[in-house]
Amino acid sequence: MTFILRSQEGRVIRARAGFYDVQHDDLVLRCTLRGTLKKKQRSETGRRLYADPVAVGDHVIFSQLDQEEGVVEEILPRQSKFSRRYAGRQEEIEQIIVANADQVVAVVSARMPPLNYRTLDRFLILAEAGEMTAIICLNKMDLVDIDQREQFTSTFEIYEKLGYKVLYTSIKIPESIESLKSILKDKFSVIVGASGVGKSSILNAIQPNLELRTAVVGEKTRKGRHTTTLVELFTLENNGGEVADTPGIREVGLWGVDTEDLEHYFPEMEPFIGKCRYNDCAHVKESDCAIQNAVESSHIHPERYRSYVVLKTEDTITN
Ligand SMILES: Nc1nc2c(ncn2[C@@H]2O[C@H](COP(=O)(O)OP(=O)(O)O)[C@@H](O)[C@H]2O)c(=O)[nH]1
Ligand SMILES: [Mg+2]
Ligand SMILES: [Zn+2]
Repeated sequence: MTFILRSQEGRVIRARAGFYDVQHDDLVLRCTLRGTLKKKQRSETGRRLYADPVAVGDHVIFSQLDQEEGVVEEILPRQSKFSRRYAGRQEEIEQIIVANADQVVAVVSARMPPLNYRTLDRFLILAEAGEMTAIICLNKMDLVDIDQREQFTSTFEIYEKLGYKVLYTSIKIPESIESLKSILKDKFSVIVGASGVGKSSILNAIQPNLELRTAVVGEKTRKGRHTTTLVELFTLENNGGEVADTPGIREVGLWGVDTEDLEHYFPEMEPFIGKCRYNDCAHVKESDCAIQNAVESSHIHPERYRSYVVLKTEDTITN
């Protein structure tokens, strides 16, 4: 005698191409979406709103069909979401990468690939827009010499001053992995970063039995098409906490960010806002601009200002 669950609450632990693995206690069902839910995901004019209406981390109401399958009936309200603008599309489509995470760990690498502050700042802004705290993890520290290390620590002081926690890690330095472990403890974290920075490797270092699964994920999903994303949720068994490993995100298009007010996403610009000559100052080429002056006088770091300009002008190009 088997029971069939009806309208139960579950959680999406994997999502791909219209199929969602929904977990409920020890049961994991491969689910599809009920038709009414699919329809809701388009605007009244029929425009597509989401890359996928359901994301890993979503709490849903589902019903079971048989031993292995079920159907998602409803998506429960989200506490947070880490979204980007869906890549490679003219239209503005939201891609929810992970729902309901507590925090974002933005991984960058000291070398191979070289550190890209633009990408890092985009991740930090997306975390803020999605209402999550962000932690910066500078990985592959074993690959830099002592001088470069000092350079990094002095540059990253800016981020620490802005209130971001910064971790310096290497899969070859066990203590550094311990510090990451304590950050992840009892939280639901989403690990983001460009491809090759070491996201999967640091998770493997934390919990070696993840290895096989993350390796498979990497190989199968990365074949060129960036529409195929497989995000997977893991429980950190001995540590407590959960992580969502994401495939390398190549294009970090902003979502949920009002670029008209972009300066508000840069905490260090806050004291200078409203002090420019022009009310509608974009802080890019205008004269008597308090923000550009603050860059000149070293109150705002030039790398951060460059990120601001890139994001600000990108907006005018795409719109
Ligand atoms: N030297 C060094 N190599 C690392 C470190 N972390 C990751 N790698 C290497 O970087 C490459 C990409 O790692 P991977 O975890 O697949 O990156 P992901 O795409 O961000 O998941 C692999 O060859 C790893 O062995 C590190 O801390 N130090
Ligand atoms: Mg990976
Ligand atoms: Zn200005």
